[in-house]
Amino acid sequence: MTTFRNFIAGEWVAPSTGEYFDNVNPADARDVVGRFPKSTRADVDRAVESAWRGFAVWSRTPAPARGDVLRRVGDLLAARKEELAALMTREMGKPLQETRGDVQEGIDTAYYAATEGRRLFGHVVPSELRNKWAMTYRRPIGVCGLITPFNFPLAIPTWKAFPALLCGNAVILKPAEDVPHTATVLVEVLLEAGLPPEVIQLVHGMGETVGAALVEHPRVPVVSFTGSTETGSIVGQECGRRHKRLSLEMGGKNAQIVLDDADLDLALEGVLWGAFGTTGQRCTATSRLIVQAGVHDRFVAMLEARAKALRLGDGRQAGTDVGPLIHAASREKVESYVGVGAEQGAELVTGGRRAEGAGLEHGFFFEPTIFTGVTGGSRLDQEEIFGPVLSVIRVADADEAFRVNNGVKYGLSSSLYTRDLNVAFRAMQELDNGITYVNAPTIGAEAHLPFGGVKETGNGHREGGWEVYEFYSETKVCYVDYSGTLQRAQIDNY
Ligand code: UN1
Repeated sequence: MTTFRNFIAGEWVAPSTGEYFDNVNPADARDVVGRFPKSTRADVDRAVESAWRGFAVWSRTPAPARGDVLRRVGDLLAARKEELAALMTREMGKPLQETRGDVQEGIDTAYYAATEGRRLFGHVVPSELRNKWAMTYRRPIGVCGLITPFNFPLAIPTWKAFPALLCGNAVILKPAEDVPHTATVLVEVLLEAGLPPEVIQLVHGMGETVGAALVEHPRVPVVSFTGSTETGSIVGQECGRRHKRLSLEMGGKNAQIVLDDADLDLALEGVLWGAFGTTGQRCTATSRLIVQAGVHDRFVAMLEARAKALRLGDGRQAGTDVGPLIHAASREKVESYVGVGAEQGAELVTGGRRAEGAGLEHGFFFEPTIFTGVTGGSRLDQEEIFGPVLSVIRVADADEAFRVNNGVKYGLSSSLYTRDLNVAFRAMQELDNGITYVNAPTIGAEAHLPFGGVKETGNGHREGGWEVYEFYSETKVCYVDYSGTLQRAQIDNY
């Protein structure tokens, strides 16, 4: 079995404890991907020291040159796409077509970052005084601690790391303990592309130790976290106490709304992909289906037939539609919601059980599950499950659909299927989400647009697109007075 290492201070090194954890394939827990470091605070301390040395070099490298490194990163990821997709599927389970998409999102993010190296615009603004210039530019901040989840093992680390690097920061990556292999290859690629070694540090281990050490470290001024709303609130409290810059990307309870006039075949493809893609383990997953009364029964019947036909299996096998859940505890959590649904009077239409057919015995499989008769305000309507469980809610009209959509504490994505342009525009305006899709599912955000949610999904920042570059840099304002006299702003001109 392969033993993997941290990347700290420009070297692949063992953890200070000498302890390791096993990373297993969730489709077959007998298959151990490798042993990975169980790091501690001491490893994080070394990484922080080294990252500041990396920062000293990298922050002085011109932004277009930093962009050139990221362009090579994109080229290398593209060349290794198949290999990466296969190892990602092995360590986290989603089918190959999805891990290929995950790698592509990393490639797109790299090329976007590369071009941003020749933009990273500031402003030149007219001064209120004569012979004086006023301008802004974007300045790197320092060392960024990035804590990333398992569900997009490549894309999410790249969303955070590439803009952080392009802006001139050094990065310490703490990947989810379920997907350390993907993060290891990402670091290899960054180094091969020519990133100065101390600019990137990889510290494997658990959130409670390594994640907490990064969040609490006085010399890590920027933290970006994607994960649960519960953990995010702890991260938020710690960062708040220390005045850190923090980006939080957390839970969702995303709904697809289907109105009476919708193209039902199209809406059906959308909900199957949105609810059961990545086994429902996306923060953008469709976990609620809000259907208008006129098409409710017909649409549920269509959906039931197709959901039952989805093929579960090892994501590396051709024909697999849905992979396993990430680990045993997550399957137990999903399973517990079957009881919750029953208690609250919802009707189980399909699924609700562990899937244990041939070839599935050693994985964490769970059948695609649909509940109907779910009511607004019930636990199935409110709580993020992070699994293949879809709650169907019947509504009378678009107004009620919008109210149900908005009646949760989360606000990541929403989707509306209709042919009515007026209702579609109302939805774009009235749905309380960071992203609204019209005639498309709740998943499928593109790398060059801002990504994030409102309410308890986030804390106001966005990943992706142009906005994330603001998060990873400070605005510096410079005034140059070439009048040769003391000119007093707000006083001498008025
Ligand atoms: C996530 O849901 O965890 O929008 C991230 C999508 C992907 C990213 C999702 N591009 O489906």
